[in-house]
Amino acid sequence: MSEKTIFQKIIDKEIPAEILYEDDLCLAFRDIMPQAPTHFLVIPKKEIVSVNEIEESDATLIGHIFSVIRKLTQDEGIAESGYRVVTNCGTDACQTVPHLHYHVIGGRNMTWPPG
Ligand code: DGP
Repeated sequence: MSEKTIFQKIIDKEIPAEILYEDDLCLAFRDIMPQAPTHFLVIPKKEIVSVNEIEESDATLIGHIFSVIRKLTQDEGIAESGYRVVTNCGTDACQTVPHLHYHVIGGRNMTWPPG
């Protein structure tokens, strides 16, 4: 059996995190290395490595995650000012944790393109 990822350990409450939201399908918590005044992650509880491993049958789950993102951006007060939803997939994109996660970043002006 492969070793648990850090995010699986957060799901299993083996390591602490500042959890913003949780239900049967997903978990949201603040990023430990925030890149902006607001920076949280939303992850499926299902073990999905990255966008590359999303299946057609995950459509409801992924849609639900975006509904949670919308709710949390309202709770965090960044819905109107704007925010970025980012998912890094693979080496070139600097994905460091092999468990699908959506970064939600806001609370400051950003530049484009990203580095
Ligand atoms: P990525 O590069 O897209 O794989 O981003 C992984 C993010 O996960 C990165 O912004 C830092 C965050 N992170 C890594 N370990 C932990 C942790 O133990 N707790 C929390 N809250 N965030 C973590």
